[in-house]
Amino acid sequence: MIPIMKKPRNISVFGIRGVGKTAYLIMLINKLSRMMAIHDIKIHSGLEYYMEMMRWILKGEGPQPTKPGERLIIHVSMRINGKKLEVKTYDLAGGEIQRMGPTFRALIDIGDGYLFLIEPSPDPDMRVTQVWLIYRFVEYLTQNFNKKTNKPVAFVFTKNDIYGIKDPQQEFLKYTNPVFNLIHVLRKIKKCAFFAVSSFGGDLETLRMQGKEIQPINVERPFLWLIKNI
Ligand SMILES: Nc1nc2c(ncn2[C@@H]2O[C@H](COP(=O)(O)OP(=O)(O)O)[C@@H](O)[C@H]2O)c(=O)[nH]1
Ligand SMILES: [Mg+2]
Repeated sequence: MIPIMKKPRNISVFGIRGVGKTAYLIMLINKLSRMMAIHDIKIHSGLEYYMEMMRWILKGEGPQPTKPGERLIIHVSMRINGKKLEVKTYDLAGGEIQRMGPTFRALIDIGDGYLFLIEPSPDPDMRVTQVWLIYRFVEYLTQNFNKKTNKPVAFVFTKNDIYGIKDPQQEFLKYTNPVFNLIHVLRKIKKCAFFAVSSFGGDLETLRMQGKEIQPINVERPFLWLIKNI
């Protein structure tokens, strides 16, 4: 059961540039709005941004890159199992997150729960940067590994239409271990879980050429897990 939530819950989204943060958030809202179990979903702020991104997605061009300095908050409310839920999601430019500076820390400070997006690309730069970012994230969240955190963290592999991951937890180890064994730092997070999603269900251009509809796959799962654990 999902507890009654009085004040809006903040969910921060992490991930390097191009990992699919904006695509994920837009398609998450879309998916939630289409679920039978979710009622009265409303967008209190961020509607213009949502529609603008959706326009690019439906054109087959994908979301436009989030500009440095842009702070995109989508504030939604909905009812699930008769309980009212208000959530604010925070999306920033990946470059600012990668610098691991004040904006990165602000995103951690404000969050009640976190979506950490990972693209399991074999590219060495992306691999090292993503492991490094996770390390720094847990380090700050746990006050230099001195305290365990109760805040839930969902590690989400993106673009699964390309990568086809079946066991996200196993893939997390396979992908990160060659850089650093993150198990040592993950022990400081009491609630963490692993997912694999596809925001569009395929490559946008290919879907459009084949006349197929965009279909988000499993995007609601990490979100529902998070709000249950916040
Ligand atoms: N094939 C595929 N491409 C995706 C998916 N999600 C995002 N992309 C593409 O990845 C690129 C970066 O996405 P974006 O959401 O802007 O990433 P951000 O920088 O993290 O906000 C864009 O070209 C998207 O079209 C997905 O689920 N599947
Ligand atoms: Mg973006």
